[in-house]
Amino acid sequence: MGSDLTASSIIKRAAVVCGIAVLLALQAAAAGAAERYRLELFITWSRDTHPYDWPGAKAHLSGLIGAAHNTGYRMFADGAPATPGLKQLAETGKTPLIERELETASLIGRVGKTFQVPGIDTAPGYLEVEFDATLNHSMVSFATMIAPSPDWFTGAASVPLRARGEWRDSIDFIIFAWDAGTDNGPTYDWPNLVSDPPQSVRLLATPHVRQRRGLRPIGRAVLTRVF
Ligand SMILES: [Ca+2]
Repeated sequence: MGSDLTASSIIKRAAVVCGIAVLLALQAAAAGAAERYRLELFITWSRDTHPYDWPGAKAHLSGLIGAAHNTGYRMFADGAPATPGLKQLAETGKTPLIERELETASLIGRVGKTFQVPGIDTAPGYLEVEFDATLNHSMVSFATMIAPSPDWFTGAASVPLRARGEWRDSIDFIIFAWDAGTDNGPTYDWPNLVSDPPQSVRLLATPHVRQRRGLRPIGRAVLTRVF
């Protein structure tokens, strides 16, 4: 081989190697570049929309927790068992376990920025929070406890912030009540009644949220790209 290693071929190869290095560096920079989003929750859950067994002035949402992440992390999914962190959040509104799950997932690159914001003291209400996503963590999940309740929560899981290779400017969707499947309590205010064995996470479908056709939403979520 040596003979074809002329000065010009060495320079060409070096140029290719440099080019690849620059491309990789640019890709890494793009993957790490933050895209800022605002999450707004318009909670309509109230005596007017959900009169069945309405819990009165106690009706509130616990602190909201969320994260930007990739497909390697799942906060919750229809038909899958709740993680210990989601169980704790849905039953008590507390977040230490889900925070630990997010930290663990972050250490192996599955979760990027996380966010927390106080909930809504008296439903209905509004809350907002901003967070950063990146190419490596271009989905968002969030959850908050419907309180009081046995194990009911609202939120969304694995919402893609990109479509057709672009960041989405605005995403607007209805959010429903979910049952974490870990407590069998039949109504908002009920002593602890452990589900044994645990059920899977599924949309709540008790009379509290049923309407003539389908399920009554808890509210609306709007994700807006912040420039
Ligand atoms: Ca339940």
